[in-house]
Amino acid sequence: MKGRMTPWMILATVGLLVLSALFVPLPVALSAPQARTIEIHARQFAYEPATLVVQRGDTITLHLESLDAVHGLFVDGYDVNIQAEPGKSAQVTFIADQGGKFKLRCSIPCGSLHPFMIGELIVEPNEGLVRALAATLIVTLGAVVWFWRV
Ligand SMILES: [Cu+2]
Repeated sequence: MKGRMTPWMILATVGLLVLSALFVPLPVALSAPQARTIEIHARQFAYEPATLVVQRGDTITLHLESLDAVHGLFVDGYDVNIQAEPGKSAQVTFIADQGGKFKLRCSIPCGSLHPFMIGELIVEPNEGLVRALAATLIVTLGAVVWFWRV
């Protein structure tokens, strides 16, 4: 059968691809980008939590609340910069469209250790999506191999 791809075989292969595309991508729905709200408390001289982990593509709303002085929150690499007065909160919404690690910095001089008031935003690749695509590919190849095994 090698070297003899008849139009009928090509049609059948395409049919298998379409069929597997219909049945396999269910996990994609589970890994769709989410809207997430994260509460951050700021005080001299730290953020709580100091590390934020999100998935790429998520829509992130940050609620910044200051527990003492006026603090800011600036995210390196993103156009995000908010300030919160003591006892008040500020918020910003953005889409985590760049993967990687980004420093959070206080953008308001708030005291002696202000330069050390940092945190981190970690934007992870959307693993669920990657896995779903890989699963689709493997199942599709498996189906094709199974179909032509005789
Ligand atoms: Cu500060």
